Amino acid sequence: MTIDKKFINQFINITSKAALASSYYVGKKDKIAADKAAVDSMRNELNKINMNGRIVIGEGELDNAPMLYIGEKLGTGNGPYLDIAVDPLEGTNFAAYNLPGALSVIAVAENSNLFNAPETYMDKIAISSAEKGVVDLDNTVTKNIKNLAEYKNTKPDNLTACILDRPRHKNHIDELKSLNVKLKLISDGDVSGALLVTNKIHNVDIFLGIGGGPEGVLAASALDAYGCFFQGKFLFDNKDDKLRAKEMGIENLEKKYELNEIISGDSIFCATGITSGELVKGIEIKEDSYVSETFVTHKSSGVRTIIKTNNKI
Ligand code: VTB
Repeated sequence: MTIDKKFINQFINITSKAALASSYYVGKKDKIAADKAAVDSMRNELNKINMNGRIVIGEGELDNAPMLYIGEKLGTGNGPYLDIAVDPLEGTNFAAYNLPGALSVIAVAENSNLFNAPETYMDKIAISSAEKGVVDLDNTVTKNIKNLAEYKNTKPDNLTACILDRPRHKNHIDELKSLNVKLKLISDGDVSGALLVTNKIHNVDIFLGIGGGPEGVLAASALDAYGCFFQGKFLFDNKDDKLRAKEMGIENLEKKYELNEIISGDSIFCATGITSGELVKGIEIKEDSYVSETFVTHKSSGVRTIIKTNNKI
């Protein structure tokens, strides 16, 4: 089974409208308002699509998130059963402080093909080639870099590693520095950080480190369409997280997930720019229309591109 191509434009429309809604709050130093605008728009528009949609990654549980909560059913109820992961505003700081890289993101897979990810951290690793055994979460950073350099027939000095700039990454960063690897330290937005490995123009050879679990699943769906390598391991730090994981049916809390255990089958991924970043440009408002740029993948049809749209406001 595949997801019909006709849905591509419909989901581009979803993230474009959410990005537009959020763009009015760019630079207003109000993360919550910027997020809420994207969430409201996304929910409204998703309900117009002819599908039996179900949120598997959203804004949290029903108790704390009245909208786009995990398990929420969306769509007209007339159409295919789809699993939906959303991050209506990825990079809330970017939007609030008018910094590059805020995105509105959605990933859609066929029923039960998208991992129901808990809201914990995830240790992640991604490279552009799907070849197994080049890098692995179980290896040290040094081994991964040496293997990758050998695989790419180059030296570690010529490699660039993208990683969230966080104190928890001190050891990784020190190790990368000692290998003379070029660092690309990002302050937020590790969905787009991971996606930088998809295209040589971004000059990122490896993405690694600990970020959000839901963001990991979202990135995995686009990386899958690009034929990239990705592994993720959820990190359950406290009792509550562990309990929640068990409730979600995760038996082995130490498990390292391969890409196709996170997402399988067909998928559509859309990420529209709110503020301009490396991946896509942000929303540009004209007189009575707006221009948006969306990073799009559709696995079965091989669509892997950036779509620019100009729609009436
Ligand atoms: C990342 C990043 C997000 O959170 O997942 C990060 O993609 C991880 O959490 O944009 P910490 O900030 O706690 O390190 C964000 O930066 C914000 O949701």
